[in-house]
Amino acid sequence: LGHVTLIGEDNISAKNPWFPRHASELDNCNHLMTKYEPDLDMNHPGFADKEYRARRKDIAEIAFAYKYGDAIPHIEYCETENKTWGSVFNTVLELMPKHACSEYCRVFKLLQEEGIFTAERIPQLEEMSNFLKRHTGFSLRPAAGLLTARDFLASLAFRIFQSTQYVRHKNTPYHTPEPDCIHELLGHMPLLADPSFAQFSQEIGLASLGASDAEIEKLSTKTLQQQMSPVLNATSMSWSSLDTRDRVNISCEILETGFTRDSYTKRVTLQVYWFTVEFGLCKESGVVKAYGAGLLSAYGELLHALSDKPELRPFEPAVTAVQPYQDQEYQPIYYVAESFDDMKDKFRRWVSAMSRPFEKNLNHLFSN
Ligand code: NLE
Ligand code: FE2
Repeated sequence: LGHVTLIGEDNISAKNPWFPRHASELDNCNHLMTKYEPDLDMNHPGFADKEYRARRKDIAEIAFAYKYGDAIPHIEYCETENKTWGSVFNTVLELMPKHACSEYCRVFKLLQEEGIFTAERIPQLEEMSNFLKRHTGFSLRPAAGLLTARDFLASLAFRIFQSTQYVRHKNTPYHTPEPDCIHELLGHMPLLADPSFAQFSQEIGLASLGASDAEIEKLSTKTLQQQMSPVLNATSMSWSSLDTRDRVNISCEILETGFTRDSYTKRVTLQVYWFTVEFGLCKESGVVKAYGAGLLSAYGELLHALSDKPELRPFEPAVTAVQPYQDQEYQPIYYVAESFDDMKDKFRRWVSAMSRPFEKNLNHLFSN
């Protein structure tokens, strides 16, 4: 309860927003975007499946009870769940050599050699967390569902990845709108064990620290709409075409640029995150390969991304950061990096050109 007061209204001020300053404070960073859950989203494949929803809920409870420093509880996955994993695993295995970036393939092999990645069973988050710790110092903590971007990104600043632990519905093995452990494990884990990519992920997290969700909720839609018009005009979007999540995202942008923060923003971090960590493509000897987790865990979208259907644009943070994204269907646009290093350089240059009033504090965050 002591922690709860930290994010209470009284402590939120435009000048001094709360953000975690130690990994233990991530115990407060578990706010969910519930509208994508099977209970609320009619399009969710588990919407009509009571048993599925109950199972998902049981596993989610574990995440709510989790505290920093705990071992991640073991989940006894049932046969159906392991089978769903197996079919996704086997398609990844098949497509990987041709379509996944070399860093991904390298770690994937290691995970196979250590017996963590096999078609037979879903890896436990605890064993995966230990694997990551050895390679890049990243570790996992269980998450109950799709977190707010703010909470999720904040954890990356501490080299902690918040991972769901429940499994997608058996009817839709090859694409799910909300993250599940198959997406986390097959999509995210290999690259989080890559030093260069781990560094990049942490930097996105660091760039996200400092703005507050509560501030956004406090503003009325009308106010937001007024605040938003210059931004909307600049990007030729209209308020009514945006869903709630985009509104919230853009509202953060306005809060941060318009009257509380300078222009390093939610957008910087969320949209750049989205088009890199989740749906990024990169070149390898002239061939376009996938490194984004949302592609590597969803073979339908992987093939779509590498077909001639979507538009591919060169990764350019300033452009990517104002690109609205699609979170229900396949992306119509992807951004292609020349290489990981090129992506990191561009991102760094861009972030460093922004003024971040609390940046000086960040050096003390990781003293432990
Ligand atoms: N569409 C992805 C998958 O099916 O694995 C999950 C995306 C989560 C952002
Ligand atoms: Fe993800």
